[in-house]
Amino acid sequence: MTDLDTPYSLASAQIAQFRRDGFIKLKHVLSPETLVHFGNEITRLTIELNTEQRPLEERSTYNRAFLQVMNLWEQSPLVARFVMGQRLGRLAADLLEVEGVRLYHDQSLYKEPGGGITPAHADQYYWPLASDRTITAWIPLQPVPADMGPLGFYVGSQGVAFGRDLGISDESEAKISENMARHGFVFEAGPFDLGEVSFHLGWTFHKAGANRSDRPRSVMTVIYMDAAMRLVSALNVVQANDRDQWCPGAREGEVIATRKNPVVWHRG
Ligand SMILES: O=C(O)CCC(=O)C(=O)O
Repeated sequence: MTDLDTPYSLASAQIAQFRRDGFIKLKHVLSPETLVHFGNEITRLTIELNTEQRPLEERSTYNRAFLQVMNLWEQSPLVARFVMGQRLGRLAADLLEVEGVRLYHDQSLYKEPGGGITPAHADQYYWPLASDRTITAWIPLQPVPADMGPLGFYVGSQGVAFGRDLGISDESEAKISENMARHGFVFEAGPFDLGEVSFHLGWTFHKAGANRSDRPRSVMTVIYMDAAMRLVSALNVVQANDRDQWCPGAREGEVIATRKNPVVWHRG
């Protein structure tokens, strides 16, 4: 599994592309063998730890989008090995153009067959973090063709303020999609090959289609932040919950260095 820790060759033009577009999709980041080895454990734990038992038609739009299980790295040494992988960590730091990255949290996002859309949103709405140096690696554990709900991105939307106060909901989908269309933002939503991984900034608007196939769309995500990231006061209840859950004991104004936020990769 050398691909877990060895550097991925990233061109400076790709870093510039990420700076401009707020996201990037990279092919052949992880091998099929690595994805099967860790993916089986991630999917197994997701099914085991999931608490959502209602049928799809009885759930909210958010809860129809995926089964969501967080911080699997704390549940399994095998998943911890994956989440602490040096290749993804280094890619995150290089794309963010920072000295190093810490873990904010991981989450498995399992879109069931028949699962609904993931409404448009920007992740950082949920996070009490001082800067925009946050990045999510979205790692499909199988290929994601168009009918399984690949993640799509509004190109260059990371600087747009409208919609930053909207959590994932029917309202965020309607208002953000309308605003993006009105201002001519291109929505890029192609399929993902096996081994392809996307990275997006915390303020980049994104969404995913429904899973119209008869197969589950199992995806692992790792959210990294600048290793020097500081905590700020929570703007809303969800940010307060996030703070207590993912950075317990961190203090406002200080670097977030709790036991749940290890440095994954650092230069030198
Ligand atoms: O997997 C999805 O459908 C949504 C993923 C997402 O919004 C994210 O990883 O930030």
